[in-house]
Amino acid sequence: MALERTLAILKPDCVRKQLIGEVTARIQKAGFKILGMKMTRLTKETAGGFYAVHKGRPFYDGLVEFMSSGACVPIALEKENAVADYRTLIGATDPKDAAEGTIRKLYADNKGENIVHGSDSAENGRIEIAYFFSESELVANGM
Ligand code: 3AN
Repeated sequence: MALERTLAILKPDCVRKQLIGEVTARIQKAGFKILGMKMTRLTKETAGGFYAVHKGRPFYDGLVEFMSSGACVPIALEKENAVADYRTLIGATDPKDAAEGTIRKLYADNKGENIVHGSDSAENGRIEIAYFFSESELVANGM
């Protein structure tokens, strides 16, 4: 298995529900190293750019609106097999379909407001981390 990086985002619903600590604890207990973490508020432009692959889909405008509706917390993570292991930890996009014990099953209300983001490939993990963090903001080995 390869050492991979993946981008988590604690979305505005996670911040509003005051779940930053609980969700971050689950990520750390699952063995992920935090290389970088910040709180920020996306503009419609930065949210739209991040989700550009979904442009034109029926949920795109709502997604951009939601992601720019309040503070969020991007987190750069590293672990062996990080992309797949993180997606297992968070569960399916729709919390109704998410496995018991996953972050989305535990905390998410619906498919649109689903608490966390996760990259879908190691390549996108690197691209998405670079969208939020400069290389100098990523701490070597998470130490
Ligand atoms: P995931 O976050 O599980 O990788 P994607 O990449 O398919 O899911 O979708 C990105 C984000 O778009 C999701 N996290 C969710 O907030 C939103 N989204 C996806 N599909 C829908 C949908 N059918 N209705 C509303 N929002 C959606």
